[in-house]
Amino acid sequence: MTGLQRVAPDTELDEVVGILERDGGVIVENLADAATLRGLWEDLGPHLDARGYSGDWYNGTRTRRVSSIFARTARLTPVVTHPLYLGAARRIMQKPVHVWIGRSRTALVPTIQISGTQAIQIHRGQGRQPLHRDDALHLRRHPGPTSRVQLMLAMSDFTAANGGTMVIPGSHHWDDERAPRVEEAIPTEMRAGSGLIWLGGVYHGGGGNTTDTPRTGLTIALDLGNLRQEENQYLAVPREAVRAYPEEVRRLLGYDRCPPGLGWYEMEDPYALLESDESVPARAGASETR
Ligand SMILES: O=C(O)CCC(=O)C(=O)O
Repeated sequence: MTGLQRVAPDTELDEVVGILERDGGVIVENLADAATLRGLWEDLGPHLDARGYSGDWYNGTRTRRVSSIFARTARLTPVVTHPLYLGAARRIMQKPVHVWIGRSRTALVPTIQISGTQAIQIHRGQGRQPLHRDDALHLRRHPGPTSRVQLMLAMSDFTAANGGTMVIPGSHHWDDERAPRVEEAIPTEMRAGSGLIWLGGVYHGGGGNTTDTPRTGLTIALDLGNLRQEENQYLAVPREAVRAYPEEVRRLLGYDRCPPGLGWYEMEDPYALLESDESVPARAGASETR
């Protein structure tokens, strides 16, 4: 197969979901507008400049990584809620599960959540990252239902020479016996503002950079809500920073309850916590004087 298919940002969701299910990835051109991109550079650029290279072979000894992205910028709503990203993630992962509760059979739809976030800047001299599947984090078997849909927003142009993400189209259909080979991977080439969307079962990895221009991407992973988040968003994003986002994003950041009952707080929807100042339940007798 040749490279991934490219679509315009107003393509029908059905078409994009069809491409993702078939190829495991798609490039959405102009996913973020120029103002959003400028704002993201303003907020995240200084953090990248101040960051040293990662210290290991997997994360890259000539690669800068900045995490806790939702704590560092309040400008991600149009990116994470883009109809082709969030829409595809919802359509692909939020499939009803049927459970018996007593004698009634109920269809429950899982939530999805922001799992990992990172700005990744690949500099000259960085070699190719080993090809991997990100849903391996959850030690799951393949092939199987998709539990992660990920986005890489190009903050600068991605090319084959500067480290554009290497992807093996269709590899989400493979079993766990087949190993990925570098010759099967195709570099993602896209302009700043475009986005690569791919499924958690697709083999991919950062490319090597042989140019003098760093390649900068911002990645967000959406996972099923009944899995542990890759990056602990409750620790990474202070509650005030969560409150800077609208309800849909706050819920994606984990302030939500996955049916039938994961993630509750005081047996209630944890979202309520964002609308009150209370952070710790009152202790019995706390108001009593000693
Ligand atoms: O930077 C990239 O293009 C991909 C990075 C990646 O896959 C990872 O760090 O796990």
